[in-house]
Amino acid sequence: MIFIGIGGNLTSRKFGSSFEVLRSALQVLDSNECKVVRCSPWYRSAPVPLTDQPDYLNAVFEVTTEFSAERLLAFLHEIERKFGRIRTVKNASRIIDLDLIAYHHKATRQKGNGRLCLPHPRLTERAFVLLPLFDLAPNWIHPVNGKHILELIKELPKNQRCERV
Ligand code: PH2
Ligand code: MG
Ligand code: MG
Repeated sequence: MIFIGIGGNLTSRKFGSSFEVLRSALQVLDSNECKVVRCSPWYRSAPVPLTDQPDYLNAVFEVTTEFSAERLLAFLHEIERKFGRIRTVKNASRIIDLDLIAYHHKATRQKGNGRLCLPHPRLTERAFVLLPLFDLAPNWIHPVNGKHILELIKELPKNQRCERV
C-alpha cells in the first residue's frame, strides 16, 4: 500500500482556505496515473516542533499507481508547485505539503537533502501522520523497525495536539 501525507497551514489567495487548497489538490492528484482510493478524516494539529505558526490541517490518503517511488515524489512536488508552494526554510509555514509516507514495504536508507527516504524518516515523531495512518491501516507495521502502528502511537512524544476536525 502507498500512503501520502497531506498538510498545510497557510491560506492561498488563489485557492482559498487550507481546507479548500488541500481538497482541490486531492482532486487534481486523483488521475489515471495516480488513483486516490481512500482518505483519512482531517485533523487539526499544532505545529511540530511547537512554534507560534498557525495550526495545520492534516490527513493521510492511500493511492494506487504504477509510478516508482521517485516518480511519485516528483509528481507530488509538481502538485505542490501548482498550488503555490514556495520552499523557504525547513518547517516553515506552507500552503501545501505532500509527503510520501510509505511505498509498499520499500525501505531506503538514504539521508540528506532532497533524497527519498522511506518510510518517511520523521513519521514516528508525528501524531499528525500516525493518527490518520492508523485510521486507514490499523495493522500497519513499520518495514524497518517491525513495530506495529499502535506501538508507534504509544511511543509518540507527549502533548502533541492533534484532533479530528
Ligand atoms: N509539517 C512539517 C512540520 N510541522 N506540523 C504539523 N502539525 N503538521 C504538518 O504537516 C507539519 C508540521 C514539515 O513538513
Ligand atoms: Mg512534511
Ligand atoms: Mg514535504
